[in-house]
Amino acid sequence: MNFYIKTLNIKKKNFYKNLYLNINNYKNNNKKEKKKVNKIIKEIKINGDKSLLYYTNKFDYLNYNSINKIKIKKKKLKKYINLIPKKIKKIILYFYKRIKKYYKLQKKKYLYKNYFISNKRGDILGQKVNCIKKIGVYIPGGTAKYFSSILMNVIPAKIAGVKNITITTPIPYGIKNNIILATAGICGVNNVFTIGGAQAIASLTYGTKIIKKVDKIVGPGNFYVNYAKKKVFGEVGIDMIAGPSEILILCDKYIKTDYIVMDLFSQAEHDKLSKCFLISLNKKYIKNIIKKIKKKIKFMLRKKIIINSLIKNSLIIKVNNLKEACKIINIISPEHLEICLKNSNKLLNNIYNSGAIFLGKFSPEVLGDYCAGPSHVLPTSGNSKFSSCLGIYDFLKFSSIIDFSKKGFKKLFKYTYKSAFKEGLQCHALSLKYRNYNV
Ligand code: HSO
Ligand code: ZN
Repeated sequence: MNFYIKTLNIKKKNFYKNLYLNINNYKNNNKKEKKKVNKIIKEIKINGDKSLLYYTNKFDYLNYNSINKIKIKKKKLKKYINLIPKKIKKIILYFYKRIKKYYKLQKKKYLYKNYFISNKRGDILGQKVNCIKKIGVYIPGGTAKYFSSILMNVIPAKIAGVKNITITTPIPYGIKNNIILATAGICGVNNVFTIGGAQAIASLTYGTKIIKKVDKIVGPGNFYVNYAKKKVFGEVGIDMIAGPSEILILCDKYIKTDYIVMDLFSQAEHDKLSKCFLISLNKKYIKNIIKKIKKKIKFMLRKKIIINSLIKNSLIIKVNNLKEACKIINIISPEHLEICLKNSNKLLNNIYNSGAIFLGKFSPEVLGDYCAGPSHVLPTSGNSKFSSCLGIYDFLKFSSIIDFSKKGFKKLFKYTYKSAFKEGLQCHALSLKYRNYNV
């Protein structure tokens, strides 16, 4: 099979300019798609269930005559648990346990708790932690059935303390997936609605008769879902922009080319817009990987998607040293980073931007997808420069506590009063002054 993956050599002129152009080529305008999303959001906001039924029928090739068909309640979800093969149930329960353990530890270790600090005057400052009440979780539909994404979103939410969890997931042609519904049952989800796309995001945001408005929407999605999430942010909270998947692998001869090729394919097979990056110091090793890619691709069931991703959205970069490699990694800011070098963890200090970092040859990204422990919901499209991996903090809110004593107030009065006047805010100043008369 003859196809071409772009390679860049750091020695070449305009390397960084080219790198920037290459990693941003997917950020094209998508004007038509954006217009569609805007229209759907507007219509759902105005017409609620009527538009939701219309778009669900249209995009999922259905012919429902009643909106009630999209709802699956908690009781029914529980029934699905016994409809799936015992072996798969056992696996899901095992993953469930591992992920739960990780997030219980995260909660314990990182003190997402109320705290109060007081001084000798009796002033108290602190933080009160509250949990978000209602969340919506988007689970992608399409050609892959992401039951793992239910575990990866719902478990941290539950550990944080969220009481009301609604899942939306599309079922094209009305074909329900028992494993998805059973996983929702195992996780104790309140409702599943079999809807997808921008119509699901808008319904969760504004609420319809059948779907209750939520406070925050989390979970990965395609372009439509992510653009819809961006548009509704402010009316509702969102976690991050997650999807399509990405992987960046930094490696050398220390690891077999077979492993690398399959790790690249593993993310490429998600979506034709998935992105794969390979960085290495060794020209010959890179050549061998390219050879292997061409040899292996023929046998992959999802080769069409993989090839598309490799041709259009992927890059191989030859660097001269690890310092250059880290610089490029931090520019790309990938969703997943695999470092497969002899002393992988030595580089950790130099990596600032990555959703998740996998170290050494026995930590393939795929373990992170299913069961390592931390959520596989991670920032994509360079968003790891400013967003974090999904964690229990995504479901918590923090309020500051300020509680002053008379003495404490007096101490701060003069400076604060003057500052209010300097800002031209008379009422601020008087708020302080009235109190000062009385103390
Ligand atoms: N790699 C995907 C998650 C996933 N993979 C689910 C398999 N199933 C995004 O991080
Ligand atoms: Zn994956």
